Amino acid sequence: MHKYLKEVAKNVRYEVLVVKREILALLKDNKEYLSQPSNEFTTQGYEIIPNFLDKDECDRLIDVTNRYLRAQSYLIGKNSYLVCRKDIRDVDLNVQQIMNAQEIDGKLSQMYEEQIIEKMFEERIGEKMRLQSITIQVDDIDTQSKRGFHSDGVTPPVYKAFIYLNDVDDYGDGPYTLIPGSHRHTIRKIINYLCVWLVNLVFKKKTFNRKKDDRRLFYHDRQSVSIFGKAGTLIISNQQLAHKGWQNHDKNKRYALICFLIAEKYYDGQPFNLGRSAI
Ligand SMILES: O=C(O)CCC(=O)C(=O)O
Ligand SMILES: [Fe+2]
Repeated sequence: MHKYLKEVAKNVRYEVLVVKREILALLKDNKEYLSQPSNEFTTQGYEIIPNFLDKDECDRLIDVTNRYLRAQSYLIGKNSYLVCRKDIRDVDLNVQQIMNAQEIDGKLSQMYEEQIIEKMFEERIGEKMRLQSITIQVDDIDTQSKRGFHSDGVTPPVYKAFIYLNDVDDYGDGPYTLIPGSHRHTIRKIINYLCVWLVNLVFKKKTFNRKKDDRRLFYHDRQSVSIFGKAGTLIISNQQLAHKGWQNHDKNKRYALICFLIAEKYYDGQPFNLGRSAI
């Protein structure tokens, strides 16, 4: 019994440390958001820019993508690889993503070099940004395993540019969905983290996945905005927004370029390797 209590105390100490670190990181990020210039992007956390790519280019990229899709994750080139989400996670099981897609296609490589995406963010955030990777995500129809409202981790703050490659006209096309302004909801984020921590502790992490939907409290579909747009629509987004892909994705496969960005001051020069453990 004594040994058991000691073990429990050790676990609690560890968890408290983790949560403390997370809360400090949240506060740090929040301070950064509040010091940004005030505009639509920094207050709402997202902005929509139609017609960023033309339809022919979108169709071409879908063709390129289809050539690389397989049933399992695999290495494509030196830094490019396909991640089938089912190989690493228990959510979004029908999602596949080509990472570092700028290495498999000349036009994407040009987009990577041109710094147009970086500039879009820089104009709004007011600091130098770094495009880490261009990825191509394919969301097949899924009404069972979609991840709920979450944010994409804390410190350094992550930004993404989503470019729809096919028309997303309907909920059944799986629109990117978000709660406007929620990147600045510090107290709500902290309460959500504490809730995740408590449930983890009580259920010994067996029944609750920390990474699954860490913004479940306070947010409801009623408050959310689902972003519809024709092929070529660009959405720039702060990934500390509570966000998700729509859960009743039952009509068409969705193809999207997803670009990952961080502030230049946080860039460590390491190759982008998210999900590489799947290989
Ligand atoms: O696929 C989507 O619409 C959202 C996916 C997501 O959560 C992300 O890219 O961070
Ligand atoms: Fe996300």
